[in-house]
Amino acid sequence: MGGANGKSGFRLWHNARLATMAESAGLSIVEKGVIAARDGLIVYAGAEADMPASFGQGVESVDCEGRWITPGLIDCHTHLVYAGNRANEFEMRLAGATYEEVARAGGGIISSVKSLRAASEDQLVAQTLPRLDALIAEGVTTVEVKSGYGLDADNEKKSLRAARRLDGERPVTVRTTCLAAHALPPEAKGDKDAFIDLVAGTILPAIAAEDLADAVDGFCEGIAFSPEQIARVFDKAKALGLPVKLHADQLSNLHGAALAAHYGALSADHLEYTDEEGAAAMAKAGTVATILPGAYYFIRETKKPPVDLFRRHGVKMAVATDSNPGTSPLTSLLLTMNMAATLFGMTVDECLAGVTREAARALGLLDKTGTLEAGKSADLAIWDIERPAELVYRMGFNPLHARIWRGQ
Ligand code: DI6
Ligand code: FE
Repeated sequence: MGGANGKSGFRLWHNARLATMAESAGLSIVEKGVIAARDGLIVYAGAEADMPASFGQGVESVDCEGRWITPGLIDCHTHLVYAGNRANEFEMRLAGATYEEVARAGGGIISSVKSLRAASEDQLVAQTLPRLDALIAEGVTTVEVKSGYGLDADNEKKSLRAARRLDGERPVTVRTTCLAAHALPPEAKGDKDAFIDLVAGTILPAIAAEDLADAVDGFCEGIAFSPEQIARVFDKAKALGLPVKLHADQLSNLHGAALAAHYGALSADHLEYTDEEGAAAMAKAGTVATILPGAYYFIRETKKPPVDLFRRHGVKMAVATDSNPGTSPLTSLLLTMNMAATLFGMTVDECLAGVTREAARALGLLDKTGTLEAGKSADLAIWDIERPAELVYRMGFNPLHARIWRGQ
């Protein structure tokens, strides 16, 4: 960071239009705005005219020439660490097979498990970086990364270690989530309960002992684990002091949203089949609904998540890529916003909040990032646009001018 001026670590971005995302409705727009940061933290974000004079003196100042500044984008649900890809299954599905048929035929998640187990930690990092770079190129400053293709203690640890290494390789904040209860590995020989014993009794404690995960996730679905099995995983996570989140109601309604809410989950994700009871429970618990249009689009789901129910009940909505090799090989958060708007009728304001403020909330990071407010990390995306709607409207076009992570 530039310490050439009198005040070390002090930087200013002026002549900007801000979408601070600070309030719970709208974009909190400031015309003629300025952001001041010191040592990586925002000390002022607001109107140029109102800035305390002391912030502006002798400081390295960037003229934004009227460009828009939003909070750095946050992808709060990814399975970014994996090996190989599943283009072959994509071709099978194009020929008529469904995602569930591919999974039951031994493809699906299990084929990624085989590839990940065969890869070294270094290979995982190397294969993940291009995907991370694609996100970063569009202004992402925080990304969540799940395990779930290891499915035994050593391989879950390997993939979480690879995830933990990403923020040493790139200027980005990484939050890791242990998704050991993702699928049944071949060696479990069909015994889901015994595998859940392994997850709760061995895998989670091993991961907690090395502080490899910031949260615990599960896949509650007919092709994965039952609500009772997920509850055992969540009980262990709670005992270990780890927050939980859940892949819920993606392909059927097993009342995963309500289960997640019951455990005070940070978020419940997917939610295509969630009912009103689930939405009400989430509202009451403050569990964020993470909307994942990439998977909906890619597996040609037809049931849409009940966005209107979430609005009516006041459930906060995040939007994320779900980047993974099977159901959402998507590494564009901008395109994801376009899908959330076009496919689910989310508004521009909801989409932008979904990849900033609400995504931060879904990661338990709202006190640190996700809005442009004093005290938060100076994570900024500076855009060559005339109005914020352009970020949602375009498809396959990247108007990012500059990205600032922790003031740099
Ligand atoms: N739901 C999904 O969409 C991904 N995981 C999950 O629980 C799919 C992951 C994969 O197919 O590899
Ligand atoms: Fe997912």
